[in-house]
Amino acid sequence: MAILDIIKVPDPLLRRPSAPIERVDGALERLVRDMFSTMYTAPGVGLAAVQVAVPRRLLVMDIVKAEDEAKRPIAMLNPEIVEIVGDEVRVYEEGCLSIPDVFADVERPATVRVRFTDMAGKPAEMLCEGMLATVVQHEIDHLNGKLFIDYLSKLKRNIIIKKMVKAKRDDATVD
Ligand code: GNR
Ligand code: NI
Repeated sequence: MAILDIIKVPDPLLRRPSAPIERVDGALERLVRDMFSTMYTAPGVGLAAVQVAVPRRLLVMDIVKAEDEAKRPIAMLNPEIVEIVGDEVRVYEEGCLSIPDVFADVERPATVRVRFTDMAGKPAEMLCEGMLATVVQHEIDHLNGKLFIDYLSKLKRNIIIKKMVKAKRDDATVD
C-alpha cells in the first residue's frame, strides 16, 4: 500500500473536470486502496481521485471520528446527486486537504440521494445525511473542478489563493 501525494491549490489539475471510470480492474482496486491509506493517514474524512493527480470520477469517504471505532469505508465510482431531499440546509466549517490550514463555513443541502457504481461494478444508491451529505457534496464538487472556497466571496477566495501561492513559494525557498 502506498501513501500518495496530495496536490494543492493553485495546481490547475484541481480545476479540471474528472473523466468517468470505465471499468473496475486491478489498477482501480489498487488506486482505491491507496486513496484510503492516503485519506486515513492525512487524516481526512474524504478524498477525490483528482487530489492524488488522477482526474477520474472516483471518491472515497469515511466519516468515523474516533480512531478506535470500526472503519466505515465508502468508495463511489461516477457518483451523481440525483435528488436533493427536502429543503433543509446544513452549515459546516469545511476544510480541504488540497487547501491546508483554511477553514470556512459552507451551506449545502442537508440531505442528498447519490447514485454511483460500487467496487463490484454494480449500480447503487445512498441517502446521505449530516456529515456524510456535506462530505459527499464536497467530493463530487472536486470531480467537477470545484472547491469549497468557490462558495466564499471573491475577496475571501483571492486572499486564500494568494496565501497558498505564497506558502508554495516560501516552501520552495527553504530547500
Ligand atoms: O478531511 C476533510 N474534512 C472535511 C471537513 C468538512 C467538509 C469536507 C471535508 S473533506 C476533507 C478532505 C478533503 O479535502 N476531501 O476532498
Ligand atoms: Ni477537498
